[in-house]
Parts: sequence; C-alpha cells; structure tokens
Amino acid sequence: VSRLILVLGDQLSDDMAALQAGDPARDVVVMAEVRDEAAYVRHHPKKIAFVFAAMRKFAERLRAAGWEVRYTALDDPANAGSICGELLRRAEETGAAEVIATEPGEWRLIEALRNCPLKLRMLEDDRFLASHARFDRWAEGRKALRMEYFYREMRRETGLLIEGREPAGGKWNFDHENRKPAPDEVTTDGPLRFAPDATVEAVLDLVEREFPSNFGRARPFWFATDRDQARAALDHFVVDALPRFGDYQDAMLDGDRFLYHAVISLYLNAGLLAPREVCEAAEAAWRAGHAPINAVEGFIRQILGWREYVRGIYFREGPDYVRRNALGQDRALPAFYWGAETRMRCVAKAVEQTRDEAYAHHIQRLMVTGNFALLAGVDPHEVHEWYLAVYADAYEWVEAPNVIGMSQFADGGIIASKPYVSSGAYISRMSDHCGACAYSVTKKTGPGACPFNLLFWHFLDRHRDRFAGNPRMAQMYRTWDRMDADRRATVLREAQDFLDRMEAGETV
Ligand code: FAD
Ligand code: DLZ
Repeated sequence: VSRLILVLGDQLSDDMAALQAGDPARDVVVMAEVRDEAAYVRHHPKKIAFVFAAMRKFAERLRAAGWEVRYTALDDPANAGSICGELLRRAEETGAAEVIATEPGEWRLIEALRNCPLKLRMLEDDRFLASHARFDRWAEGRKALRMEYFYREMRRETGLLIEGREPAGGKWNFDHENRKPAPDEVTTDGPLRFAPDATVEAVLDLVEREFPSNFGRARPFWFATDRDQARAALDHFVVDALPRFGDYQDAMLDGDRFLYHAVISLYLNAGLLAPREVCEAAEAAWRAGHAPINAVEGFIRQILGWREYVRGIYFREGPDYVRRNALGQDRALPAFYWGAETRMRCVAKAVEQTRDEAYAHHIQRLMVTGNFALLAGVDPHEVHEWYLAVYADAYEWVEAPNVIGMSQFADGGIIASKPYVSSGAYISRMSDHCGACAYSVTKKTGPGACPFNLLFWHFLDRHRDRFAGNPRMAQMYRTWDRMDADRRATVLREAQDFLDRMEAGETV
C-alpha cells in the first residue's frame, strides 16, 4: 500500500477530490466513526445516526466499486478516538507513507489534520459551484459582500435560469412574491420517508447506547442514508412541493413541520446530492411548466446563492469567526432551548420539532429561535454551539455564517446589512402560533404582553449607538422615539424584568 485516502462523514460523494486522486489498485480508503467527531458538540442523535449510517453504506459502495476500505465502527475496541489517531493506526497497519484528504468543512478538523504527524496532501473540496479562489475574486476589493451580487454572477457563470444573457422570467429575484403567510391547507405530506434497513437499525442501536443523554432521540428515524434514497427524496420534493415552495417559503404552521421545504440540506451537506443536480432538477421543473418561476428562482437562489456564499464567507473569515461577538452579548442560552418549558408558543414549537426531527426550516431558525436569542442578548458562541449540535445538516462552514453572521449579527454586519430582529407582529403574520400562545401578541406591555414585543425595543435601545445611524433602521428608531417617555420606560422595565426572570430559571 502506498497511500491512505481519507473520507470523512460529510464527504460521501463518488467524485470526492481525494478519491479522484487515489488509485483503487494500490491505495486504501480510511473511514472512521470516532468519538472526537461525534462529541465535539453534543450532536442530536439523529444527526449522528444519519452520518454513521450513510458512512457505512458509502463504504460498501466504495468496496463494490473496487476500493479497499478500512472502516472503523465507533465501538471497535481498537478505535483510536480521533481522525488523526485512526490515520496513524491505519498507516502503521498498512505501511502507507502518505495521506490524501479532501479539505474538511470545519477549521477545527483542518488544523487537526495539519497537526497530525503524517505526510498529508489536502485537496480542495470541489463539490461546490464556487471554488475558494472564485469566491475571493468576487469578494476582493468590495466594501460590502452582498449575496445578491454574488448570486447574479453565479447565475451567469453556471447558466442556471439564464436565457440568452438575461435572467429567466425577466428578473433576477422574485422574492417579493415569496412572502405569503401560512396557507389554510397544506397540499403535501412532506418529505419522502425511508424505513430503516438492517444497517440503519444497527446504527440506531449503537447511537441509543452511546449517546443516551443527548438532546433528541435517534428513533423514529426516516432520513435517506444513501445516494439513491436521497435522489428519490429530491425528485419527490420537485414534484410534490417545489411548485408552492416560493409562495410559502417564510410561513410557519403550528401543525406542520415541513410545509413546502425540501429537507435536503443534510443530504447535500453530506455529499449524497450535488448542488448542481439539485438546481438542475428545479430548473427542469420550471422549463417543463411544472413549477412557477418564483418558486424555482427562490429555491435555486438558496443553493446557488446563499449556500455557496456562506461557505465563501466562512473560509475567507478564518477560524476566529465563530468567536466573534460584535454586539458584546453575554447572556447564557436559556434552558428552554434544550426543551425546558416555555410559554412562548412559537419558541416551544420550534424547539419541540428540533428535538423530534433534528430539523427546523429557515424562518423558524432565523425569526424564532435566532431572533429570540439576539433580542435577549444571548452569547453568540453559545447560540452557535446549539445550532451546530441540534440540526442534522449542521457543519461549521454552513452553520456558523448563518448563526454568527446572518442570525446574531456577531460578525458586525459582514453577512447581514441589519440585524434580523422583529417583534411578535412578524411571527403573528407569518404563522398561526400566536392564536394558541399564553402571551398576547397584540399586547405591547402589561401582563401577558408578548415577550418579543418587549425585547424588540429593549434590543434597539441597548444597541442604539451601533444601529441608530443605519438607514434601514431609522424608521424603527423614529417610532421608538415618538413613544412617550413613560411608555418607553415601561417597555424597558418589563423587558428587563422578563430577562431577569428568565435568567433566574423561572418559566417564561
Ligand atoms: P429549503 O428551504 O428547502 O432550501 C433548499 C436548500 O437551500 C437547503 O437544503 C439548503 O441547502 C439551501 N439553503 C437555504 N438557505 C440556506 C442558507 N441560509 N445557507 C445555506 N444553505 C441554504 N443550513 C445548513 O445546511 N446547515 C446549517 O447548519 C444551517 N444552520 C442555519 C442556522 C440559522 C440560524 C439559519 C437562519 C439558517 C441555517 N441554515 C443552515 C440554512 C437553512 O435554514 C437550511 O439550509 C434549511 O432550513 C434546510 O432545510 P431544507 O433543506 O428544507 O431547505
Ligand atoms: C458530524 C460527524 C460525526 C457525528 N461523526 C463523524 C465521524 O465519526 N467520522 C467522520 O469522519 N465524520 C464525522 N462527522 C462529520 C465530521 O465532523 C465533518 O467531516 C467535519 O465536521 C468537517 O465538516
């Protein structure tokens, strides 16, 4: 044996750079379930189960394609506990002198590999539509890195939804048509579900045994765990939900966890689906007249635009990005993020489904749990660790820019031009949660007033120095300043009282 080819748990694509550079006739693939990766945050059991099951099936796929794969299960007594440890063990076992790896999606692991005492060749992960160099070329010299302009270049470059040189449908962005509140009736049953097979069942047993006290449960489990299932899930979405994806992209419903969302981020991020094929499947649905342009453009923008853009930011900003705290917020993450009782219906429902599914859609993440943490002044690093742990699609390259940047404004405005904060009115408009809530969204102060209403002004007031000069926030500050002084004092006192009670561990 001359070389080891490392394949990580989110590198499950046939065309991984390290596999392309290897030779099945003389190289050995190393895959390992290790404690370091499974426990650097307390991942949701469904996330661990998904990764391990998909790894085991991918190892079989590689074997069928002619590779020798040395696979280590988590409970193997010889397991070295870390990726570096496993590489060292396999190098000794096989006599391999070199490791070929594809760049991991987290700085933490990149550094660990660089520090591993083995000769290492680390190749760029080319499963993305924009390479590091491509993104940097776009970003270089710009004062503001707005996703929209990056996205338009990517549209032109890939030819996705382009006719001649013009955007299909005559516009780059159909977002203003995509903000409809929750529908009365949902016409899809949600994502395609897969009954666990023997491989998945064995992993579920292992995860239940090894991670009994992590937030959430491994069973029931229905995620796709191989390429064919993931593709079937994508095809199901395109037929069943994509046509209405745009209209209800921002909506939330008390009784529906998925609405018209694709639930494919975990498959994309693990490598079971490729971003281009997903965009092409959506575009084909539009060309066939099956899905309207507002849905298809909105969907493709999430992948070709946001997904590529946040990755570019993560790698451009460097390892310290996750420690940024531009607003100096320092409150501990409330216990209700881990399932303790809260009377705020929208938060309780978002956390409940996160616990049950290891999934919440974008607006739940941004405008409910993210919005609340930002308004309440929670330490962004704690918020970041929560998101990294609880969602099945969470790896730092995509999670951190969304949390530290977009949601918590902790990067000082690299990603978001203003903080994503709202009072209860937004949640009331976009969902049906408020009707069943113990608080009243129409009450601004006094007993039962919606905490989002109080905290919204508290946030603006305490960060006045930073935001009052932002033209996009001027109207909010004018509204605040027009309130009479007594009312403002009442709002701030009640907001502070809420925060004090929350911090003291009372059910709020
Ligand atoms: P859909 O709504 O159906 O969207 C389709 C696809 O677009 C997604 O599968 C995803 O690949 C891509 N996408 C959409 N929005 C984004 C975005 N902002 N950034 C990157 N890709 C996007 N996404 C992750 O993949 N992993 C994360 O850890 C993650 N953490 C997030 C944390 C916060 C605070 C916020 C606001 C967003 C986060 N997102 C993350 C983005 C987005 O919420 C999820 O990609 C989406 O909810 C996944 O569900 P879906 O497949 O049903 O997506
Ligand atoms: C998320 C995850 C988990 C839970 N476990 C493993 C593992 O045991 N072995 C492995 O190779 N990868 C795992 N992963 C994915 C890695 O954490 C991921 O590759 C890095 O975070 C970089 O994105």
